[in-house]
Amino acid sequence: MAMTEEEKFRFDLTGFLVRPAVLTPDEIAPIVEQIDRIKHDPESLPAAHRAVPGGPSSLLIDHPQVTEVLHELIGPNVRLEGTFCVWRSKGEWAGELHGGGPQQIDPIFGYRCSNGRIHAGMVRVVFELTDIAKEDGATHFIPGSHKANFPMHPDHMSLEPGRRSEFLTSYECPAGSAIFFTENLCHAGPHWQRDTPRVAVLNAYAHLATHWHRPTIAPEVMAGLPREKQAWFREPWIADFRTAPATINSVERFLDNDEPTVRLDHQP
Ligand SMILES: O=C(O)CCC(=O)C(=O)O
Ligand SMILES: [Fe+2]
Repeated sequence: MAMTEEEKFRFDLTGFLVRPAVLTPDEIAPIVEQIDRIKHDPESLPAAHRAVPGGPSSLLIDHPQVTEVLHELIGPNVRLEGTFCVWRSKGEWAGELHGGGPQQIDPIFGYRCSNGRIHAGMVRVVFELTDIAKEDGATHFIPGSHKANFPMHPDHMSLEPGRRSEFLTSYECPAGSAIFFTENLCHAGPHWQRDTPRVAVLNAYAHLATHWHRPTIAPEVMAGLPREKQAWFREPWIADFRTAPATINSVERFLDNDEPTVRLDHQP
């Protein structure tokens, strides 16, 4: 079940897409429990589970209903290059509106569509692990701003009630939904409004050839992942021309040898 024509139309038009309830309650509960402990009692977890994407949250690395969308938005060769989780209490926030307009984060990570195919450089997937109502304060977007021809206008950049752009919007969805957006869409994580926390995992996916975020996953977390999931963190290259034909950095090749993932031993 790849992206429908309606989903493609919607993502291209607005820059984001909600796939409701891709996770079952049985899948959600252990991840919420893990994030609760990561944030409040990390010592109670084995070292390999003390951060995403380890432990129960590893389910989110390669969820089929997410992977199939990424293959249509980015291409067949995709890496997971950054991930974090939130346990956001009332009043906490991620920050102001950012992104949008012709100045994409960098052209190689930009948003484009040609010959009926989307080529998005970097796509964020938010896994909402609680039910979300529109007024809760989940991720907000200025639809269409990922392909705006003029810089974001200051009149449309406020999150303050009463001063918000008429275009600023968010979503409502059941727990376990996946929200996809191109990083070039103007977006923000505004002040959380609900008494109960927002629990979410935010993954950034990009083309196999590129790398935006410096890898920060702890080696013991990576070591705890099965090889098929480690493949999402393989080194960012396409072809090795020392062989004829060239060696391709495919998942199959990664699984067939014991090559490490991206370097994780560097200092900040
Ligand atoms: O916390 C949020 O809702 C948005 C975070 C954000 O800006 C991002 O993931 O790029
Ligand atoms: Fe952001």
